[in-house]
Amino acid sequence: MSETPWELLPTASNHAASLDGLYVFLTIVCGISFVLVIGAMLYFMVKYKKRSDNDRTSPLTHSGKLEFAWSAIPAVFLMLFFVWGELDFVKLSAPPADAIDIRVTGQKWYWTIEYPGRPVAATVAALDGEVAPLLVVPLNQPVRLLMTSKDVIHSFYIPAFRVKKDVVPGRYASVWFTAIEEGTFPVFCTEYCGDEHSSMLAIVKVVPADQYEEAVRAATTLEQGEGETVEQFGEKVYKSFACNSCHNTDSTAKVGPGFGGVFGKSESFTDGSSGVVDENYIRESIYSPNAKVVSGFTPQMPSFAGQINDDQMNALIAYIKSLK
Ligand code: HEC
Ligand SMILES: [Cu+2]
Repeated sequence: MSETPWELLPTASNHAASLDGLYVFLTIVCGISFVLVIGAMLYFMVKYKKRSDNDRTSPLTHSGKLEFAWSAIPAVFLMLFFVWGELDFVKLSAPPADAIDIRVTGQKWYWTIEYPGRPVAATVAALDGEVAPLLVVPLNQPVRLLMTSKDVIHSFYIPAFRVKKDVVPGRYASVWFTAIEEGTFPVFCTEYCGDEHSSMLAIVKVVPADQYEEAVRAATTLEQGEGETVEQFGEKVYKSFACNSCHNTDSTAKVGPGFGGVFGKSESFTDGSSGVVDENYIRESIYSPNAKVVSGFTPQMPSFAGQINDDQMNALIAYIKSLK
């Protein structure tokens, strides 16, 4: 991102230049109006200051021409703002017919990204030290995001593309864009959605069109890499499914219990029973989190049944075991 607060955002999508233009135009017109209005006010304050008790206001009349001018000129500018804004809005609302559809689902506190015809297995990427889900898009090709939420209202915002849209449970929202600059750009959730709202990030990666298929394949394949230990793979799975948005890897609690030293520990549950944290318990906690709810916590964990396969589960267990 920008090095200094004064640097403008990259204009990395087809929408960016026109929206920036409108913004700059608005700022300039408002700046000029401000100077004219406040300047006239200061000038008249001095010019017509009451200087003595004999200083009487002369009879007031009005100037039809002046009144017409100060109504008509701003009205023309208001129409310009409206027409420019409306044209951009219409463009933003109507995706081209050949746009690629990518599904985006928001949930506390991460984004799931699904590509057409690919199994869901979002992998993560790092940007400025932040690890987040990866949205791969091709350069110079229109993309439509079909978005929804599983729980509360989130808002999907790609500042570099100037697209932002609320994501509401129970219905679809969509935005479209054509990325015009290669690179990686951050995505934020801009609707306050709970404790970890500010860590609900994603990363957009724009790749040349001929590398797109390969990049999507890589982004949707979550397998143990060559030379990767099972614990390392487990950590990748852990981050890909954003377990870290609710769990710490030390023993401190977040939304859920911390995992440091949890393996082998005896845990008590809200129904009064207790049990030892072993492989079966971890597996059950991930596939049916509400079967046993740890005392002191609320049943907020979503089920990952159907999302995490056996290899990934084994790696997750190995990783949690390794946390001291
Ligand atoms: C939205 C928040 C949230 C997310 C995301 C989440 N969890 Fe949880 N998790 C919880 C809460 C809250 C509990 C405690 C209540 C319960 O047992 O259901 C919990 C409990 C657990 C437990 C039992 C811990 C113990 O000390 O007994 C395990 C194991 C676990 N989660 C694993 C995971 C894994 C692995 C992931 C990622 C695939 C994950 N969780 C994602 C909230 C979350
Ligand atoms: Cu959110």
